Amino acid sequence: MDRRSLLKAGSAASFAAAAPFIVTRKASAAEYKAEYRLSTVVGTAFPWGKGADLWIKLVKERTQGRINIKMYPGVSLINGDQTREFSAIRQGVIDMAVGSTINWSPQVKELNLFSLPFLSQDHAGLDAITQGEIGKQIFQIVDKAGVVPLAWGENGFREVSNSKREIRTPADMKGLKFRVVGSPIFNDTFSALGANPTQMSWADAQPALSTGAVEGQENPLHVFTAAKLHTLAQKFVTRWGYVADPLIFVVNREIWNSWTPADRELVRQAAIEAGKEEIAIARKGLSGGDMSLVKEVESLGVKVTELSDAEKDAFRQAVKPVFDKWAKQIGPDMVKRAQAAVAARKKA
Ligand code: X2X
Repeated sequence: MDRRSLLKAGSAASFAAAAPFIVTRKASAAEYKAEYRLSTVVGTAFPWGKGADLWIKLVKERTQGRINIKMYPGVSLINGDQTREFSAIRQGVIDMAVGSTINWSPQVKELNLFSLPFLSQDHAGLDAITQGEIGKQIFQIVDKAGVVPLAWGENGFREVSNSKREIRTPADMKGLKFRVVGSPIFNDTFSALGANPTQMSWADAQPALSTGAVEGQENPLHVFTAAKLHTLAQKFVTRWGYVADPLIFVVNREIWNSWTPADRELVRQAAIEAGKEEIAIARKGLSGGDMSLVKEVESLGVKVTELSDAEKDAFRQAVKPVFDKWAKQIGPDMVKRAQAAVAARKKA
């Protein structure tokens, strides 16, 4: 019975009985959108897109279809401009996202923490940051910046590749033209190493590698294989593990507030589960004695170079001024606590 026929019915008793029903409907299903738009940079061929897809499926199943989400890879809701993604979520152009901390750093400067070169070089160190007090603090900062954070995921350790030569020392980087991502810290890092960085989107990176406009890039090995970077002249990879970008599962605040508390909880739990699964996928073949992903990259005809601790240290020293400069902008206290968390984790 709709409101008009209720009023026509004219019976006070039947109206009173039906009124709570009307109120409940208004607070729940009536305000839900037919489809929620979820942004990612890469699709389901990549761990990142797989994680987003899993979140979408879990939410659909557990809300019995009340919350129906569609993925828009390639940051297509904002024409591929990944550094604008955070603002677009805040403004409601994007309803939900699984996004990289790098791409959101221009709006949330503390997220540059993860782009500090050689802050943490292993998964345990990264976990010590995201899964502890600093992770909570970062979520508060993201929340304050206007977007609701729900769970962590992972793009992965970003390894450097190029078409020209093996990279073992900072001197090997000299003059090489690299495509770098989002935040200006990457320009600083690559400049400090004597390379020639150009910032561009992921969409622009692939044609630029293909034509040789740039000679190298940095991305996790899962991105390397899924995007077939060996077909874009990338013949040398160095596993230097200088930076890993975590992903964050988020919802636009108005959308979040439009859902019932019970549905919010379902969406949050689904994000946490999808995030855990996504991290496992992102680390597959790169941990626990299973290095099959490295072998896969080698099987593509790519030379994969491993660095000794001393060799890594030469890179660390070369970029120390960049680390120190950015630590000030991020917040020296947070950076110190992150370093302490990494150190404590290693001793354990
Ligand atoms: O643009 C990239 O390199 C990518 C896909 O890794 C990110 O979005 C950070």
